[in-house]
Amino acid sequence: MQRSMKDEILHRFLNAQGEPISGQQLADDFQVSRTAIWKHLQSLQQEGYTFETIKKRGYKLLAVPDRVDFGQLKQLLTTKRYGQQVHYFERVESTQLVAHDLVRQGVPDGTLVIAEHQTAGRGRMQREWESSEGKGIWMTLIIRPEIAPHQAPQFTLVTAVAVVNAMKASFQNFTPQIKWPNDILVNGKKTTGILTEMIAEENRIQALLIGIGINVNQEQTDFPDALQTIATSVAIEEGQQVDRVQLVAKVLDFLEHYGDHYVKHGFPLIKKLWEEYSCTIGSQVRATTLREVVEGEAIAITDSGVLEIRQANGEIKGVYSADIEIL
Ligand code: BTX
Repeated sequence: MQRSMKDEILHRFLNAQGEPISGQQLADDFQVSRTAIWKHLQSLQQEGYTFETIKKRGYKLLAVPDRVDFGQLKQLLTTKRYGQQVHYFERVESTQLVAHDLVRQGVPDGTLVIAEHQTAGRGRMQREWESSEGKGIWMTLIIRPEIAPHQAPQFTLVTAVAVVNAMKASFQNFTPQIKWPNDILVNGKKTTGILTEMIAEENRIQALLIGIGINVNQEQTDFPDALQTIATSVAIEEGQQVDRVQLVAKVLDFLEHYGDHYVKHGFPLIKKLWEEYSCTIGSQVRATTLREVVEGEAIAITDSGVLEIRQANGEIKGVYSADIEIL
């Protein structure tokens, strides 16, 4: 990807680990005047970056803006496709709705829609997803994988594995776990929800819309009453505020990696990792589907992502879509 000079300068500062960089050095490296460098720094200051001028040593990056800045995201990403095109919004109803429109416009594989605030964030089955301003990651990734429509639900599991890996790589103070099929829990409370929607024609997937909502910097009091006992955030569990952009980049890195692996090699590795991270397998659960309630021990997921539950009478039932309570 071609970076602008401003992006390159930012890249240098982000990688300087708080050390100052001399204006003359930058001017020499980019073969421009020191005034031109200063203008780029001013422009970055207007975007919310703070620099300190240190006499005879140059400029030091003190702070980055607290919003999901996709200039910074581009610097951090190691992906080829995911997140290389970003549609960033301060406020939308739902990033899923925006993504549906973008698919109709033919945007490329890996296009990301991300918003600071959703006024009508959605969960599964039209449930609400609370998406407070500036505190979480509310994003939808549009992908166009070469898989059959019946495989689409497995991408929810691929995504869960990617989010857990991103959290494990970024944070030390907690252990994320997957609750089938689409929640990431920490200490029994939900940090993340995943909503996968498919747009298909005949036997071909036109696009998958992978909606990911991660509670990042909320304090417990930020959650409405109804979520007090069921929701938590990364910051609460980690014990400090965290950088949302870095987490977005990590999630996309792992998602492209595991998504591509899944398309090429199938489900076995994803299944293995998913079962390793799961708090569902081995637990007594109550699964409420649209038609019935199934209780018993969750014993496995099948190759098609179906949860198998062994009931008290020994009969094993496969559950395709349900709400799970861990008993
Ligand atoms: P779900 O149906 O599994 O979960 C929805 C349920 O989770 C709600 O009924 C409520 O009980 C609870 N809940 C709502 N908001 C939160 C929250 N912030 N934290 C914890 N629990 C909550 C999960 O659906 C799928 C959520 C996907 C959200 C993303 S955000 C980006 C994209 N855009 C969009 O509109 N949805 C997706």
